[in-house]
Amino acid sequence: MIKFLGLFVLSVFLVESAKGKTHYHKFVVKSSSYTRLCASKDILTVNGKFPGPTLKAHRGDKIVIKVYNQANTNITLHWHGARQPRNPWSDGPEYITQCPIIPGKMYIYKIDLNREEGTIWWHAHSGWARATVHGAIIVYPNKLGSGYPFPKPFSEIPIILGEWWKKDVMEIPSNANKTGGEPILSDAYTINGQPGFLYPCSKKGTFRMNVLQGKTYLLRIINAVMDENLFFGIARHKMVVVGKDGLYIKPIDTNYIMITPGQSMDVLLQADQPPSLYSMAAAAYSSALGAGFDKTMTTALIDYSINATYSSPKTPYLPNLPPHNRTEASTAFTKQFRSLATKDHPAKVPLDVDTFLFFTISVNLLNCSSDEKCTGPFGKRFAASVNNISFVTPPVDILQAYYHKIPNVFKMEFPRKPPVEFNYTGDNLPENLLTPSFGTRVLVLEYNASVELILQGTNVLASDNHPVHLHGYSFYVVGWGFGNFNPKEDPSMYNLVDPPEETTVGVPKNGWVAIRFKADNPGIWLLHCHIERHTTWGMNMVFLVKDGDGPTSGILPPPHDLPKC
Ligand SMILES: *[C@@H]1O[C@H](CO)[C@@H](O)[C@H](O)[C@H]1NC(C)=O
Ligand SMILES: *[C@@H]1O[C@H](CO)[C@@H](O)[C@H](O)[C@H]1NC(C)=O
Ligand SMILES: *[C@@H]1O[C@H](CO)[C@@H](O)[C@H](O)[C@H]1NC(C)=O
Ligand SMILES: *[C@@H]1O[C@H](CO)[C@@H](O)[C@H](O)[C@H]1NC(C)=O
Ligand SMILES: *[C@@H]1O[C@H](CO)[C@@H](O)[C@H](O)[C@H]1NC(C)=O
Ligand SMILES: *[C@@H]1O[C@H](CO)[C@@H](O)[C@H](O)[C@H]1NC(C)=O
Ligand SMILES: *[C@@H]1O[C@H](CO)[C@@H](O)[C@H](O)[C@H]1NC(C)=O
Ligand SMILES: *[C@@H]1O[C@H](CO)[C@@H](O)[C@H](O)[C@H]1NC(C)=O
Ligand SMILES: [Cu+2]
Repeated sequence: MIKFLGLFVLSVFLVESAKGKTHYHKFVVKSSSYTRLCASKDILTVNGKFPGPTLKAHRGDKIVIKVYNQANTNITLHWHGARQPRNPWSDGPEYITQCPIIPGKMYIYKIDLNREEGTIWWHAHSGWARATVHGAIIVYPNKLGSGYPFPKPFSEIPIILGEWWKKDVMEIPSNANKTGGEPILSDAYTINGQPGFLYPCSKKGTFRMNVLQGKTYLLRIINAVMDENLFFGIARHKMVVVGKDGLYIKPIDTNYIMITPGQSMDVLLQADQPPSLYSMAAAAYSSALGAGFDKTMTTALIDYSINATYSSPKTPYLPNLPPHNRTEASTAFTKQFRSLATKDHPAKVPLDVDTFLFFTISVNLLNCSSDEKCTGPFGKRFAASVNNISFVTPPVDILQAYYHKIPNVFKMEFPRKPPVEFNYTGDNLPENLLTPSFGTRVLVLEYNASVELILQGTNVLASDNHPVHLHGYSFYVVGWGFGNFNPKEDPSMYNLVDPPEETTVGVPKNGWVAIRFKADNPGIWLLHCHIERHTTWGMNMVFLVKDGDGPTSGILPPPHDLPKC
């Protein structure tokens, strides 16, 4: 009886504490002047900062953010990697789960951090605003839990990889759409807002990380770049990757990482080299044949001078990053991901799948209408699709249309498999496969469905590594491969023991991945490629996950301040 009481008291205590703390923040979205690459320009920021403020919380906490739009453009914010249980109203993608916050208005976002732990991030989900409107979210282990699954680092630092255009970012998509060609390429990449010493006028501002020799640092690396996968490395230092997308993984020792737009990685860096000045650097991994990309390299410094003297090298040591098109290097790194699968961090892989889905993801071309002059390949216009449907953004958000039963905003029956079977990764595919169809369709999932989804890259116009991000969920990557998915043979090779749990997965160039998740978060959830030009061209689709029967398995009611269209 005493034992029973003790347990009872303990469990009440845990439940109380598991509720955690609520953190309140005020975000003011506004235009601010920044000078980079020898020129000043106005960019959208939060609270005047680029990158924006870092949010910090413990697992089990809540964050409430009051967002004031003092810019002259519509805005929404997304909390990337936060599952937002039962609360799609706070998820953010414009015209998917909310109407934008128009200039002069305010909206309150709420985040419930009950599962994610590590580094996630926030960014605008409205036009191309996320280029400058983004920041880190650090989720520390729950105070009552077992702490980090690795030795506590001496110190930590967000490393946010970004992309800089001399021109106004907000005008890029509409300008590109005038001719149907590629959006203009960026002029620089950035580390914590700074291009680094390899670019003109950038030496002075180069981001500098001061280290004490012998100490271990936790780098919270976020790829907030718009259009490119990146290789990242640190001169003469090894890195140990211990987390990805706000979930721990088994440690990976490596000289470089490949990180896609949308992904975040927790990396341990031991300052174990002779005191000197070293660079960390990032450059594109771009594998699509014929695609233009920014070929520059961004750098930041690791400086041992806090308590050591050294004679500076003429130029700080640079890491050797793989060549831009080295898919083998990308694969050699990413194939190592495994989840911890321990008692404290179990892998709950769905084993009895009842819902099988197969999506092709393609870059497409459209014929140019007779009155325009298109500058895409073959004088055509770019498009992109999932299962041959190029997503059309509706005028009212899908979530409100679903909740309030507003007709004619979206259609059901998003295809569960490709409408046409072909050699997805074949060379010289017939031209009639190039053109997609268009629509705003959702795929309906039963509450608690146990889903397996094959994401199949195609070679329709050109194959590429597409970083696919699913809102509202994390998923287990149980398999991957090059070529076409083989439903007879490939499932026998799945890792159902310790597959990595992720929220953004790079689908290999001309290859596939198999992901599994349990559809236990009701709502409207976007799935899309995190390469911004592909999203702009239509590489998106939407899940509608039905409410469950129980009182706590339906979506929450809409908040009172929800923006209207
Ligand atoms: C892009 O241009 C095409 C053709 O001119 C037009 O039909 C379409 O609505 C435009 N899309 C956007 C998002 O502006
Ligand atoms: C610098 O600080 C580190 C960590 O406290 C210490 O191990 C190291 O010996 C110091 N180096 C010098 C030159 O004082
Ligand atoms: C990668 O680029 C190099 C140089 O630009 C080129 O020679 C090589 O053929 C390319 N490799 C692939 C696999 O495209
Ligand atoms: C696109 O144009 C080509 C060449 O003019 C034509 O053969 C083809 O049928 C057109 N495709 C569509 C979908 O209209
Ligand atoms: C698909 O295309 C690839 C590359 O061209 C080729 O090697 C393979 O044999 C093709 N598969 C089938 C079933 O035709
Ligand atoms: C996609 O749909 C278009 C229009 O219905 C059709 O012409 C094309 O062949 C389809 N392509 C594929 C790969 O299914
Ligand atoms: C959903 O699945 C969980 C276990 O995975 C179970 O506890 C719950 O009762 C299920 N809910 C419904 C409505 O089926
Ligand atoms: C901003 O959002 C409102 C509400 O949805 C919409 O009517 C308006 O067209 C949007 N403005 C722009 C420039 O997209
Ligand atoms: Cu893509």
